[in-house]
Amino acid sequence: TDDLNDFGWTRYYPLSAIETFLDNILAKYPEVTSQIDIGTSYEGRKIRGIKISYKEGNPGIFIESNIHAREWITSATATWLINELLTSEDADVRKLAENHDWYIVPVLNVDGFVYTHETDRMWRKTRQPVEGSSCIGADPNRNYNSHWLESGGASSNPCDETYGGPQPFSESEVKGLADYVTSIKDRINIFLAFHSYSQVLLTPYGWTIDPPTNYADLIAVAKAYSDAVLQLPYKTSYTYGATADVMYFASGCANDWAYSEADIPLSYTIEFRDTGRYGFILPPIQILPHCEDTLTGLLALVKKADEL
Ligand code: ING
Ligand code: ZN
Repeated sequence: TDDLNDFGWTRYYPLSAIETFLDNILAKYPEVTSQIDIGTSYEGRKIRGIKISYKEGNPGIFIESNIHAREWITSATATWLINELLTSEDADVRKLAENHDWYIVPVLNVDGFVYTHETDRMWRKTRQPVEGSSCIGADPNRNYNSHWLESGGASSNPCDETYGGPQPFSESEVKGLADYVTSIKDRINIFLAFHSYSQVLLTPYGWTIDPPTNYADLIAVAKAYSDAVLQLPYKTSYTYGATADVMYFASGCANDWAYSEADIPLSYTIEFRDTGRYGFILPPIQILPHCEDTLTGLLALVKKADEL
């Protein structure tokens, strides 16, 4: 653990440190890890993920993280989870790790993430200029090809925070993620999009209040996560429900796309800590407690999903 110790989840790290973390993981666990290549960002950065697979034919879990640049707790959690799945000696975590294939992309919006570290901590969108506008970037979580710009909750104004882009998949980060997931979709039964903040698990749909066909299952699985997290000493409370019901209308978002276009039956957005006191600037001291919440929640969520 020598070389990984520098990466201690006691603070937030820049993209270069996360890349080194991924390199170290790949070098240290070559038998069970492999690199996922999501392609290249607008500014030319590689978008990378890690696949963890202990045996062929396991059901797959896909994690999209840090699609919104300022939501730093998401990539801190995703990297912690990678390390935990590989190193934990807890029997339940070993089962979670070894009986599922994990596909984890810690930082999808790499350009925006770098921008939040170097220039504007509160940046949300991508960094691709928009033709005919002086405003920069699209909301990548409104850029998926699923009822794109059809309902409320996504904007056609390039200067808005929820600008859906000039067309679906105009953002190479989103196109890359969708192409990769499409290529493995038959092996995935759970899709998770990590966001912050609000402490809520969101099911499809964002674009309509009509419930999806397996809504009862989606809710039962979300409830398992919420119930389990509440049992921890931190007593973190997560609510759950359909995006358009409990949050707001949103079209072109990742979990609707994964559910409707990639046919992944259990698809969620998870909004992490907190409920607004610190919001996007979650203090580093909360990273590890939050990671514990997430692992406990995922253990329960996956167990419930496996029972369906
Ligand atoms: N919230 C999400 C957003 O993209 C959301 C809420 C979830 C929208 C699921 C659509 C689908 O606006 C944050 N904090 O990013
Ligand atoms: Zn977000």
